[in-house]
Amino acid sequence: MAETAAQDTRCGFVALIGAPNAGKSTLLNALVGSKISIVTPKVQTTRALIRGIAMEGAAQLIFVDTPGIFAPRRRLDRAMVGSAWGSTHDADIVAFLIDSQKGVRDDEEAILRGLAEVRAPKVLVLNKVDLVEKPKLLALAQSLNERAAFAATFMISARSGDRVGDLKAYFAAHVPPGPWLYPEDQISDAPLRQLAAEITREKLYLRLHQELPYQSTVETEVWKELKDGAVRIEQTIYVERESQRKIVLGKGGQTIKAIGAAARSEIAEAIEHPVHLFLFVKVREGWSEDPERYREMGLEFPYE
Ligand SMILES: Nc1nc2c(ncn2[C@@H]2O[C@H](COP(=O)(O)OP(=O)(O)OP(=O)(O)O)[C@@H](O)[C@H]2O)c(=O)[nH]1
Ligand SMILES: [Mg+2]
Repeated sequence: MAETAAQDTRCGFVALIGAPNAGKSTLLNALVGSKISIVTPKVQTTRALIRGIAMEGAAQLIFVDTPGIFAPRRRLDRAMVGSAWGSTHDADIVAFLIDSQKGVRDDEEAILRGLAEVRAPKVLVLNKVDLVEKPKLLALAQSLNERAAFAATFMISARSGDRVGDLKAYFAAHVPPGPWLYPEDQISDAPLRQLAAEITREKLYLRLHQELPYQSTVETEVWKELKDGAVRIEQTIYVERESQRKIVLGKGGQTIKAIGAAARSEIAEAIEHPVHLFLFVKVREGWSEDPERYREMGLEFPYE
């Protein structure tokens, strides 16, 4: 009976934290089995909390992907790092991801210090095991376990999926008993227009180099379902300077065209409708100091 079944269910929040580029978003996508959060080889790709929902037996797991934690300089950095630590307050389990090849450096040291204040049970996840020899991995696991109280340690490859199933089973067994918070078939709580903006931002990150990705943001301005079943989407890419606008457009508009083509096909796949995507590039000096942009990104504006 439904009533009895409900008593056996489990449900909980699992925060995935770590330094930039540790593989948190890749892991979120692997755990959910669908691309919810964007992934690039560049650091500081994820800017706000992204929730992905997965079922494992009678457990509903709400995974929270977070921006990488690093020593923030700009206001946007502070907002991102603040939101990552904020995720640990509501989490039933906090998973600390480490790029095993990189090991423990300044960012990881700072996270270890911060973890001492986190009350939720902590799990150590050594990621990218495909890049590291076993002895190095075991030494890393041992030294980290001497430095913090981890309830468990996993060695995984988020990219290949190696041991991700074991990790998911562990989470399912350790989230608290309770009713599910989302319908069984829901995998994300993000609005489609936000997902679409993120996809375009991913393509932007993949095409642009050095500081440019960090000086830009993408917003969906128009989302119109057309009679023929297609969707017309208009997005604005904000940059800080005219020189940056020229780079995003590229020679004869080539760069923006390539970004648009890549984004359009992935958005169409994600929403399962044909898409007409229109991208506009606007110079908005100081967008990263504008509270409205933070609201759009789902970040709190740090006033100080
Ligand atoms: N070799 C290898 N690469 C991986 C693995 N997991 C992730 N990566 C790569 O690492 C890079 C960063 O992955 P992301 O998932 O974007 O990392 P992140 O921790 O979300 O990064 P931020 O959002 O910037 O904090 C990408 O190029 C991934 O393909 C893995 O298990 N093995
Ligand atoms: Mg990420």
